[in-house]
Amino acid sequence: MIKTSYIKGFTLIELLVAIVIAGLVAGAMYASYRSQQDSYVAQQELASLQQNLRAALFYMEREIRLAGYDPRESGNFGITDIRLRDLNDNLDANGNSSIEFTIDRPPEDGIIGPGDETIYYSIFDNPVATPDGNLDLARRVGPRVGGGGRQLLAQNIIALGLAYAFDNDGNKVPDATPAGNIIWAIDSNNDNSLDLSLDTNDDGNIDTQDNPAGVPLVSPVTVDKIIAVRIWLLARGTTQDPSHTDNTTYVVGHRRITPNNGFRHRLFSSIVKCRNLLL
Ligand SMILES: [Ca+2]
Ligand SMILES: [Ca+2]
Ligand SMILES: [Ca+2]
Ligand SMILES: [Ca+2]
Repeated sequence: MIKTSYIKGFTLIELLVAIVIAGLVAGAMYASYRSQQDSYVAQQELASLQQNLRAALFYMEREIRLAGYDPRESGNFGITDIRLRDLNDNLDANGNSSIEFTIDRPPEDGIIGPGDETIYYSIFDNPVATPDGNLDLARRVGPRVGGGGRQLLAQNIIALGLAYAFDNDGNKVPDATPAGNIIWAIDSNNDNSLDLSLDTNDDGNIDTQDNPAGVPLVSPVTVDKIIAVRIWLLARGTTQDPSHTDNTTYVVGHRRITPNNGFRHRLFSSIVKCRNLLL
């Protein structure tokens, strides 16, 4: 008896079909893995972006709150410079906001010391010697000339906006519009006095509904009348994602910024009451 043994196998067609199906399944699984991975990476990026921004803003708030601290009532301390600057720290009416102020730290002698009693914030591109195109938040202690120079406070902060509330009529509360909204103003012509109000539609918010040209104040207000500071910080993520589109126009004080460049951005804003300036 001849034994015929068959090896039960696949035909070539079956094999090819199986390979194609396996390939499709693997492809779908990979695509789903990739998209989960991408969204995970994006979330991580966003989390670190927000953390960076929050830390920078917290630092600024805490220090600006002390502006004008003058326990001896010497009259020597306050906000001293609010002009707009370019990245190289030169005056530039199209630049970012900057702020310089003084604090009488212990031993509280009523005299502005050469060290950390003068504080300054602005935007620059660190490292200054070899700029990398990613803008950063700078802080300086000491006077402009002979001080410590600008140091890196936070990376990838691409814009700083500041606006100021003031008490020009001396009634101890911020000057407001007839509608009761606080007037937030900037120094638009770099003479170091406030001249332009930002909430042009007088609804209490500063946003894209307002005319970026602002509304001139009735008369300029000197920096010693400032009692509160509104801060905007716009931060950028570290990785460019070509598939990420963001057409948002960010309102950073007097500026409108529409990056739409594949980077993720976050804008934080807060208001600091300088309790030492309300004497
Ligand atoms: Ca001092
Ligand atoms: Ca940089
Ligand atoms: Ca001015
Ligand atoms: Ca408004």
